[in-house]
Amino acid sequence: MALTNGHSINKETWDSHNKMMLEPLSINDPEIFSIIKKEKKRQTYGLELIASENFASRAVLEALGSCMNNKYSEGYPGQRYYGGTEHIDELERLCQKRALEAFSLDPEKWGVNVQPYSGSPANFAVYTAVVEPHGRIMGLDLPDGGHLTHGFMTDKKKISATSIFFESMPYKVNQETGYIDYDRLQENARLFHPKLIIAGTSCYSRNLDYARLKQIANENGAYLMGDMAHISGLVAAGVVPSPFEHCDIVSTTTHKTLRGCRSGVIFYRKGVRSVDAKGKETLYNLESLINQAVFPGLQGGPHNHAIAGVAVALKQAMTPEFKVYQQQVLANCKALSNALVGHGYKIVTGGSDNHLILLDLRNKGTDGGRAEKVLEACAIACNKNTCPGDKSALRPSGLRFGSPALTSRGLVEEDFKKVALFIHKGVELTLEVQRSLDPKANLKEFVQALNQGEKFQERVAALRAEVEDFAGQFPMPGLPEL
Ligand code: DSN
Repeated sequence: MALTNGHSINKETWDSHNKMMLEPLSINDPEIFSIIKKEKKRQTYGLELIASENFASRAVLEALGSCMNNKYSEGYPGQRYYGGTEHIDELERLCQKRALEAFSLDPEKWGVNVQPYSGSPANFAVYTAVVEPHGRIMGLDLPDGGHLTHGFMTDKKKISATSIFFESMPYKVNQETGYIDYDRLQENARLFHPKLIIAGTSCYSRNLDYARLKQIANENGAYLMGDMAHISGLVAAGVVPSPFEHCDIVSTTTHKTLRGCRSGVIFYRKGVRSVDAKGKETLYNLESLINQAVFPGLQGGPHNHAIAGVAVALKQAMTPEFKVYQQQVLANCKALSNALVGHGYKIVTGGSDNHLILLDLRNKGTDGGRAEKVLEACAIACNKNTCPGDKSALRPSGLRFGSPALTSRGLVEEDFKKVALFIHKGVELTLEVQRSLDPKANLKEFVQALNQGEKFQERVAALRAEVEDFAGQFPMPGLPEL
């Protein structure tokens, strides 16, 4: 066998290496294969109600699992730091074109960067581009339905890097109604003079008033950034108001309602930003600022396999089928909301304009943490969430539910009524477990009681079997085996 560095290679091991490189996952790594199979089973036989999740199509996952993973291509189409990038350039240009088309954007007025690795890096890149270090940003507070990357901090600690490297003042929802308090935001913005206002949410069931937000931004000479991560699929389908009419910059993830693979995208305006009283035009300078912030500012090589998956998702997002899907997402969310109200539950703001609802469990005498644990044991995945007026973020009173993932499996309104009944049964069981305990029992003690009580375990097993039987009837998108 040939020599390298003076050492001879064992031919048998070399042959074995070459064989290994061609083996399917099931043969090459049965341990990982088995974990993936278990997760696939959990997704197939469970009810996925996490509002930020979805099931990517087979075509998206094929593109994601392709040879595009292998290529380095730091730079942008036509200007790369690596050779062999002609097909990567073709891919990225097509993805950019589709991104603009999917949101009906004029390429003269909008540009797009499809390289951010996900939503958090995309948002950080925007701040890096247009806000100087320790410049001021305002976003909806996380406990009120905002996102970590919108400047989250507590009174004790700066939690998100976006509150460490930038000065953040949150805006809030009205603690009684659950709706954003735009008047208070306007007053505070006049005092704080932000450089950037973020119009985006991760747990807010109502449409944003982009026109009002833009007016507040203009008063302060601030940029308005829409973070449409949760609703980008709904926006592409035209079933909720679009942030593009009023925002200067729009960021999004691509795997939530947009139903692609995990990645991020930033759209930015081009051309005239403002005209003064004398008719003098000020132009946007966002293109170079944002592109440089993404690369080389914060990232290295783009994840070309993810860009391929996003491009496929964007093509799907322009179809009539996608519009029907998004209309069904809204209809299903309303059906879930109404059915839960019928079972005696309170929904924050009284309902939903979009794909999610926030269930307030305070009138039921329990909280989101406990109910989430019981529902999880019964194969229903959702997440605990603070409700407006919650005294402690450590004991959130709500549960957030979203309809996008189950709608991708073909569920319609009647099915979501059944889903509501399963949730109701889970909450009833939560209350029973709680009643068996000292009222001061903590979450750990609650989970112990749930897992150890034979009576509760039987109830969990029975509800879980009902849920699995129901969920298993619906097709699961994605790759046939994995
Ligand atoms: N963590 C996501 C969500 O669940 O809303 C947002 O990034």
